[in-house]
Formats: sequence, structure tokens, C-alpha cells
Amino acid sequence: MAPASSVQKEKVNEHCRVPRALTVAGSDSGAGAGIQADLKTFFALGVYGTCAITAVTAQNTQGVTAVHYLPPEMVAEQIDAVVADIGCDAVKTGMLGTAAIVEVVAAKILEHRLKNLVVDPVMVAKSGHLLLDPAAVSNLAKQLLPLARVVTPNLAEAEVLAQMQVTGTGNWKEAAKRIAGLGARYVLITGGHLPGPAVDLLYDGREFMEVSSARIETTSTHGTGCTYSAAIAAGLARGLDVPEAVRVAKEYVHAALKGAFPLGKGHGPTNHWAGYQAHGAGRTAGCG
Ligand code: PXL
Repeated sequence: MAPASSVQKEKVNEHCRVPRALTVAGSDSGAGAGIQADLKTFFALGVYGTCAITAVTAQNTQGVTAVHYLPPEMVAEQIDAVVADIGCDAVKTGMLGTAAIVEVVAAKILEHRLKNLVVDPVMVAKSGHLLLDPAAVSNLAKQLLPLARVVTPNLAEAEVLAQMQVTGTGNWKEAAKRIAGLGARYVLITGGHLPGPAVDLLYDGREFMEVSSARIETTSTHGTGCTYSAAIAAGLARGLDVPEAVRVAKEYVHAALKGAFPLGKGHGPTNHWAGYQAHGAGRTAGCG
């Protein structure tokens, strides 16, 4: 007869409820951006990550060579499957690709009453490849932004959403006001492309806050926007409020840029492991 200890089943930690975040985004075969960056970020920040893939991109650190969009029904099925069983405490959207996908994602967020939506309005890859059909921008603005707790445009995306030239800190408050007018509760314009320290503008519809970190001189910047918005979603999934989630996410991105390693011949990925201990995976979920 087997000793009692070997037949005793190990019990899972039933008291422990792990925060869950869903990313709805494109796959990056080079794994620096997109779904892969999001899942690594969720993991590093102690959040269980799930995903609904919108498109498969063939790419590496030098650029995107091909894109294949999934049928909108398949995107919807992935969201249904995850939400019905696993649930989610926050959702992040990245590359959505087409108007039909934007539409179905907005419909599913409404249907399942998904909370804590972070919209990263991904439009163009660093290499210039289009990641959102320009005809889908109005769907994004009209259908998705009103559901968003946070929208995280960079300066180029802010120009498209606000329909004005954004020259920098001189007029980005006006752009933030216009984007807030589309319905997002918080607007975070990321200023990483500006010279000087990496300063972002957070607007809650009433007040402006600046979030800043020292600039890191590196070419390993691929996926920075994905990583930032995923980290914000992770914070919201853990119950942080938006300014605190943004602050923690900014620290994480700073560490990921600082700790980046050489990889590939182009723009390498950030280091999603960086700050892994400091940001306490597991500890945040309250699990042993
Ligand atoms: O960084 C924006 C982005 C988002 N999602 C996917 C991407 C990229 C940039 O290349 O490939 C899948």
C-alpha cells in the first residue's frame, strides 16, 4: 500500500484569489510587443494574464513583414471563453487592426460589462507598418473610448484622436481635453518621444498630472507602449486607482528599459524581467 502522504492530494491554495487581466491584441512573433509583451508584463506584476488574439504579425526587431487578421467572430469567441470561465478584473486592448474587430471587441466589453478597460490606441508600428486600418479610427473613438477607464495615446496617436497637431507639452493639455471629450475617463498622453526626461500627461477630466522618469538612452524600445498600458491594466486588476496604477507602471517601464539587453539587429525588446523581485509577483496576489 502506498504511504498516506503519497496518495494525499495537494490542495490548491483555495483562499487565494489571483487578479486576472485580459489582453485583446495582436501577436508579435519577435515577442517584444503585442500579446507577448502584455502577458510577460502581467506575469511580472503578479497578475494572471489571458488573451484574445486579433491578428498574427510576422516580425522581428527590424520590423513587421506580414499581418494576418483573425475573423472578428474568432476574437469574440476568445473573449467569451475567457470571461465565462476565468473572469477578468481588467482588460487591455492593443492592436485591433480592422473596424469589424473594434466593433466586436466593444460589443463584448459591453455585453460582459468588463471593467477597468485600458485602451492603447495602437495605429502604426515603429517600422511604419499599419496596425489599425485608418477607416477604423472613428469606430475606436466612438465605440471603444466611451468604455475606457484609461486611454494611452502617444503623441502621434493623440494627434489622430484629438484631430489637431500636438507639438509637445505646449499644447498637449488641449489634446487631452479633446480626447477626454470622446468619453475615456482618464487620458494618458505618453511623451516618450519628446526630448528630455520621459514625461507623460495624465488628465482625469478636471486636473492635469505629470508623470515623469529619467530618460534611458537605449535602442531597446520596441513594445514600450504595449508594456506601459499592460502594466496599468495589471495595477487596476490589483485594485489600484488610476494615478497609482500609472505611477507603478511608469516605474516598471523605466526598469524594463534600464535593464534591456541586446537582441536582434533593430529595436530590441525591453526587459520584462527587470524589477521582477521589486514588483513582487505572487506577493501581490497574496499567494505563498
Ligand atoms: O507597439 C505597438 C504594437 C502593438 N501590437 C503589435 C505590434 C506593435 C508594434 O510593432 O507588432 C502586435
